Amino acid sequence: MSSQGERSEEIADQERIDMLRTMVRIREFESVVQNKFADAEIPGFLHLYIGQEAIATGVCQALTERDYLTSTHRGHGHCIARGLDTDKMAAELYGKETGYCNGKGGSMHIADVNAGMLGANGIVAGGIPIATGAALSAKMRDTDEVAVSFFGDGALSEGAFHESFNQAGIWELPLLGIIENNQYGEMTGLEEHHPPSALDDLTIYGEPYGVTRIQVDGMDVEAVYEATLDAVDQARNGGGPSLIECVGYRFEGHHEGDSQFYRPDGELEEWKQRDPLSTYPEKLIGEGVLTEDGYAEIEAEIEAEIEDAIEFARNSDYPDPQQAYEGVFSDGGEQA
Ligand SMILES: Cc1ncc(C[n+]2csc(CCOP(=O)(O)OP(=O)(O)O)c2C)c(N)n1
Repeated sequence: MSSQGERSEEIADQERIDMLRTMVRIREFESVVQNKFADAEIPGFLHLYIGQEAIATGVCQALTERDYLTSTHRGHGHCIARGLDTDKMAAELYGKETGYCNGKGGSMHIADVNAGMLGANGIVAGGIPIATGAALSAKMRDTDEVAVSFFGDGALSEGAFHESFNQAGIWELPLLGIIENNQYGEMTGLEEHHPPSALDDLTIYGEPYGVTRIQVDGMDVEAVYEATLDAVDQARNGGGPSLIECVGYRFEGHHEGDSQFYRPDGELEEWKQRDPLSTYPEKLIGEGVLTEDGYAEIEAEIEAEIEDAIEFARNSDYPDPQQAYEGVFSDGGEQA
């Protein structure tokens, strides 16, 4: 396994502040929608990303607008880190026609193809073949675009993962797989669904396919950013796919309403000591990159933004029932 590369250059202060801002936006969006879900304003299921903010943020900071990504059932953080609009995201969660998918997708199916966000996905591992297709397309068109797929450790047991990475390895596709190891697959701990030989290093699943393997601390946004930069650089230059395991934890249940009976006593509290939304602002303030007041301003500005997003969602209309069949069937597209 190749380890994370040495830091070649200092990360610019502005980039560090941008990453903090993104993490604050993800945490605030999710904390607010968590409350609105509890108030029965939001229908369907809600799988929160709280605790994993450093992963989406660090990965997306290393991408450019021309790259592609696919997401999971726990996708709000990926969408926000990609720069999607929180008004349209909130509206989608509320089932309103002003949402990204006209309110017909909901929390698990936010997509914005124009932004390279090829879709969150309720099917475990469902995004991986889509990203592999985007990577194949980039290679065939001879661009230097890369495709990134986020997935949980549960996806490693799915055939879709193995088929995709087998193909990506053979064709040296510009594909990055980001394993978000949050210690659980639904309500099942890692040791119950991975063999002992994989527990310390889930990238071992990529070994037969010859991908570059990187393991990184998923609570450390800068470590995630730097590891992703290396993998992106390799993919852009024809060096083929990588698998990056980000080791972290989710602070909330699998979905809202989960009793979390399976968590051992004290485990959550221990991981919360490493909450990136505490450690990173402390670090930036300690190093003089940001002041306490500057941080308070960021928090206030984002709080107002999310409050507005919720108002936008509440005040939007539901889609006309006539739209039920729109966007469902293909017209065949342009024939070559
Ligand atoms: C193909 C498929 N099988 C089962 C499910 C039900 N399911 C939804 S989430 C989940 C667990 C996913 O665990 P993981 O991939 O580790 O992601 P995490 O929830 O930990 O972020 C399961 C089994 C599903 N949605 N799709």
